[in-house]
Amino acid sequence: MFVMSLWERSRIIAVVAVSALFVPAVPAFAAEVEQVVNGGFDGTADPFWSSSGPFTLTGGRACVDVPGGTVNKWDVAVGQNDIDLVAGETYRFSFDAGGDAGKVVRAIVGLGADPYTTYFEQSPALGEFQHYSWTFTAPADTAIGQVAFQLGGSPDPWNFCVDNVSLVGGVPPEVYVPDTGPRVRVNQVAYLPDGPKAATVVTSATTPVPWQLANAAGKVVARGTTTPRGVDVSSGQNVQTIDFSRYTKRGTGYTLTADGETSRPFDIDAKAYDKLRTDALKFYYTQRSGIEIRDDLRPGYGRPAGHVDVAPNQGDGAVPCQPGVCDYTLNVRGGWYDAGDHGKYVVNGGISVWEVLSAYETFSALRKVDLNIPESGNRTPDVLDEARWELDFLMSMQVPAGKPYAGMAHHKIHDQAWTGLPLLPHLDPQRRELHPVSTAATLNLAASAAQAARVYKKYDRAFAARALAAARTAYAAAKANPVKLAPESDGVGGGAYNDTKVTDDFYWAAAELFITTGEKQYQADVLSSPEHTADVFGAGAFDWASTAAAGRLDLALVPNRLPGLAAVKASVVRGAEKYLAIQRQQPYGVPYAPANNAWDWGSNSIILNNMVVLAAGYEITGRSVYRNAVLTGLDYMFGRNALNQSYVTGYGEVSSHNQHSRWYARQLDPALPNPPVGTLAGGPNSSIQDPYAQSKLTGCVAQFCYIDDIQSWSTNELTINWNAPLAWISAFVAS
Ligand code: 9MR
Repeated sequence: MFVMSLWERSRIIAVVAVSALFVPAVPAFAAEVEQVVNGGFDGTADPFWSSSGPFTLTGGRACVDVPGGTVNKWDVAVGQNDIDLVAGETYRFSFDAGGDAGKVVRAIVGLGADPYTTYFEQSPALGEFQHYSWTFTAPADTAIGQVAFQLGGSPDPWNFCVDNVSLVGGVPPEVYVPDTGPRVRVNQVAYLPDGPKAATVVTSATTPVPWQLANAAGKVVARGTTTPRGVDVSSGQNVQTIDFSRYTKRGTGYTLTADGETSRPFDIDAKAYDKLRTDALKFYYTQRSGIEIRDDLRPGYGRPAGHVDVAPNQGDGAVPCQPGVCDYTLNVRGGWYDAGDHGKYVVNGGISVWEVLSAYETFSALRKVDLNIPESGNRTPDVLDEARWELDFLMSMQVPAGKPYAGMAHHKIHDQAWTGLPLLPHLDPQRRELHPVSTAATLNLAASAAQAARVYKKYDRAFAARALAAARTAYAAAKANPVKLAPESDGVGGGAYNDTKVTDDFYWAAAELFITTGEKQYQADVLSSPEHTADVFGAGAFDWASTAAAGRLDLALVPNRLPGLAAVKASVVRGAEKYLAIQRQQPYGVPYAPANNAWDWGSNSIILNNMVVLAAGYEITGRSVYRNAVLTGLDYMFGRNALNQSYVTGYGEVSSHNQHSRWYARQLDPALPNPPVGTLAGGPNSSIQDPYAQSKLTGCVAQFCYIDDIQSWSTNELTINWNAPLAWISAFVAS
């Protein structure tokens, strides 16, 4: 796998010539000012503190004996407090350090008091004494900042030495220029032999240039000329496209050359996406809460069960509500962790389960896919066993009979405050809380449980019946409480997943209940919903907040007897036409062009969901133009893009591998793994809400608003609802 530290990357970036992408304004800088007192440990260690016993000053260095047997990095630390930081100012943080080979120091600059927010951190593996230096921009003002070296988490004792600790303010910010490699951009995984084959060349040329396709032996096997496309809005680059669709011979190690640049290598292979279909779904097992992840099933990913009432976890076995919200506790163990955090959210769980099960309902080949999970080998398809892990959790979030809002679903359950990184689930010490019920969560539960009732019937009648009962109860409770809206303000310790529009959720739930039961009451609600005749295929077709298209797609794809089905199918085909037209406008072949070029959070999943609509167009009409559009969309995901990288871990020469996660946190702790192969990164997000992305990407143009760094939670997280369309689309392509 492609793994490179930030340190290595910044060195490479320095020597690679790349076209200018965005030009930051150059502010005037204050004089450089040292913030650390006595960083050279001259005769004394004061005012540094140590929770690791006294400092020994030897050879001008300060050393401590670090005890073994601690769990968290912060269990043992040395540092200095009362450091001034100014928001927006750039600092150079440097020191010399060494220690027992392979031991990791977590060097941080952050708040020296509760809530101990970390503003900057690096975790180099130590050895020989050497110099370390980075710059970062402070996101906040404080007079109680801290520079610290966290040393805990080692089973055995070791020795740490440090010298020349320095934090200099007023330094110029480093201009970040991504390493985008060769200017010829291809799908770094594979093109299908009988599929479209297009690439994009970033160039200053405005007239056609020749291109050549070479095989692995370097022999030119096809040639042609490019098509100028002008300046691409989504990247700000002048580009031309290459179409080599006519070449259909299977093989590995092909390259394309144009304008003096040679692309990264790629394959032409009919079976290239079979493994992705499996990997995209295997992602869910390692996201499971409430169960040990077995290392024999996922080598390198084994970990104890998270949130099962074993200290330091407070556990999900009897979770109370937030104060004043309810007077009971619920056993909400299990489910999937939402993303890189430890929260579990019903709206997002619902859409994720639905999309996984939708893939299962659409592609019969998924029945046989082996996910290598504890349940593998039982009589139920693995995909259903995996989705059931989440469904059981979703149903457990329903308010019990006899309590206020009985039948509604609690919106979410998570920690009282955000946990830090890295933190394995079983080590989370915080109090867990149920948040108020919401109409949206209740309807997402109704929809996914109604769908489950028909899908699981063949394998487990009792479970199917229980799911249907839960769905009916939820739907009725939502109708009785149609405006219990999850507020944007409820975002402390977990995501808000706020949603003020629920007509779409009502429509989707009614559609699923109707498809499963055929009952008139649900049919009437589908037909009278304003969503039924609306154009539901906007810039993004559907996501956790906009679910009308999920209902529309199932009405079009899953057999049912709704009056006017022809019009429903025609509306989906019109949606496919819309995304096809958008894609044709895009020199990178992306079926996504949001208003004002403002790419949304999780854009990769939005693009993949638009591709689901294109694929549905193919399922309905059999027209290859829609199938080809899906394949062209895949090219974007796997490297035919402005950053020249694949967004799926382990797929393509250069792929995202530092996604924001508390347990796949290898970038912060070399003892932890990167995300599993087949994990989708959120992708470019024009709003770059996190400070790390802001420090590197301010002023970015759409496709450039992404950075493969664990700190960038707004561009580079992984989630259960983003891997679901990846699974859906790879199942489509594989079949
Ligand atoms: O995916 C969500 C995105 O659509 C929202 O804009 C964003 C802000 O509310 O939240 C995203 O969801 C995050 C959730 O709140 C917490 N877990 C991680 C999710 C992905 O970043």
